[in-house]
Amino acid sequence: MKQKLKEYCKTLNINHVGIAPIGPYKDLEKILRDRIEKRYITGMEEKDLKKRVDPKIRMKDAASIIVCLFPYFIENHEEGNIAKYTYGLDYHIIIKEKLEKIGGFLKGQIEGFNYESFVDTGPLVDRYLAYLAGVGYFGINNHIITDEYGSYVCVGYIINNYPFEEDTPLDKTCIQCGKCIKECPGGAILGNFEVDPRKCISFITQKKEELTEEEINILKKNKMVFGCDICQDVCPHNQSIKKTPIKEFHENLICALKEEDVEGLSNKAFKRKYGDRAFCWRGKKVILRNFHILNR
Ligand code: B12
Ligand code: SF4
Repeated sequence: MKQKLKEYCKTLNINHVGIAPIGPYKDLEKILRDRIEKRYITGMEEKDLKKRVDPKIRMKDAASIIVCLFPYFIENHEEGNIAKYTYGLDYHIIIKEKLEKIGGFLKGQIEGFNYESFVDTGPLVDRYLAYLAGVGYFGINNHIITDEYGSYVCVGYIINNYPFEEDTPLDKTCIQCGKCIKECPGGAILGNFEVDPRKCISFITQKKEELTEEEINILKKNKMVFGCDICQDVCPHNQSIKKTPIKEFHENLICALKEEDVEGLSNKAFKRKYGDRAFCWRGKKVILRNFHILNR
């Protein structure tokens, strides 16, 4: 059945598929507790630790987790001021659709098949699942990296009640060159596979609360109004990589926003114009705030 699954995924241009065990994940629990103690959290993470480390809380009869990677690199844009993963249509929509296709396919193959699909907003820790399923390896910048597509990949997964044969983690990490540590404007990458996300420009551009003086200064070191790619752009694993084979990521591109594109819009008009974009979720006010900091 695993072979059939992989073959079906190939028809959707999904080439990185693996199976993660069903947990509970004791090692991850330790990592998460340590991060909370050190305050290396943003408030955007699921707060209930038990839900993060035990998939059976979400699905009682869960027996395995199918993990897929979705490459999104298209090109580098000199003028780009939003993160690369937001250039195309919202990855949540595109990936969810593909995961649901996989779920539907398996329902037709396995009697009593039950599943739930997630991307980004699920209870579990997406990168940890990708690591367990052996579809990629960790970088010092915390990214899941692949040889073919670098770290410009999103993670999606399907909790399900079929006991697919588990994969094992890859026995490697990034080459640990240290470039991301040196180049991160906020000094968020600590060098021991830990990140202080409060110093990450990506977080600061998305933060709704008032920014501190320190955060404003970090933001000014770059030109981004949503997200940040510096720790990925400088990474040797992201040089000479392939473009995404997922055609939806090549369509309807917006690689840069202009202040005047956003300023005149009401909140409703902003949602109407950009509602199918991943940079839209924090609303217009946050993006405009970032423009004001950068342009004045
Ligand atoms: C909250 C969140 C953020 C926050 C905080 C990120 C953070 N570093 O914690 C902010 C807003 C800053 C953020 C930014 C970004 N995010 Co984000 N984010 C999330 C979210 C929702 C939860 C992350 C989380 O809980 N992290 C908790 C920590 C503990 O887990 P972790 O980051 O996986 O850290 C691992 C390593 O520390 C490793 N580890 C620990 N010790 C050791 C020791 C060794 C030796 C090794 C090898 C590993 C290792 O184990 C940890 C557990 O997996 C996930 C989706 C999800 N539900 O999981 C997306 C997710 C992590 N984000 C994603 C993306 C794309 C981004 C950005 C690139 C977006 C952008 N361009 O602006 C940046 C990258 C910033 C960075 N360098 O991490 C992708 C990452 C894909 C990938 N290839 O890795 C995810 C998985 C969404 C998705 N489904 O695709 N994000
Ligand atoms: S820039 Fe260097 S240290 Fe950072 S993730 Fe890439 S290879 Fe690892």
